[in-house]
Amino acid sequence: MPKNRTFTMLKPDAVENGHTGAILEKINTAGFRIVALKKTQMTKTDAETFYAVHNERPFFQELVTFMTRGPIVAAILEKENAVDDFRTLIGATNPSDAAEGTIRKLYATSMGENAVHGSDSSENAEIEGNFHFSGREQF
Ligand code: 3AN
Repeated sequence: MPKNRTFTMLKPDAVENGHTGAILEKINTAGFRIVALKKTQMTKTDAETFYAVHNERPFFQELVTFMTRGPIVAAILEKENAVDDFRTLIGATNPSDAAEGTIRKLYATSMGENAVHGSDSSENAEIEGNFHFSGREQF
């Protein structure tokens, strides 16, 4: 994936709470172009694979249970400086530390149920985007 792309998931809490449209609107307004987009549900194996880097962390099982409990909305996004600008738009992992106006400040409920994922590097954006989307789904 080119360096100007990132990958996001609107997590089950955000989808359940009816925030999909509002979050996509914020993403659009912030200048990201949607390269790929779909609503899907992760299996336990999907979540364990996607979050394998965290498999030694104490919250790993909680994270897998949460991420598989309902549908998510996955997207590949394009913008200059996409990874860093998207991390700024979503705010800190813990919503109580997130800046005013960020997606997590507005829509996240806790450290675990924090509404949205954003890749932490271009390399991971490429891996994560290709985990969810085939080449034929990316425009
Ligand atoms: P970020 O998503 O901001 O990059 P990471 O990579 O540290 O945060 O954590 C990955 C995911 O694991 C977070 N989005 C969050 O859902 C979950 N997580 C992180 N820390 C905790 C925690 N202390 N308790 C429960 N879930 C957590």
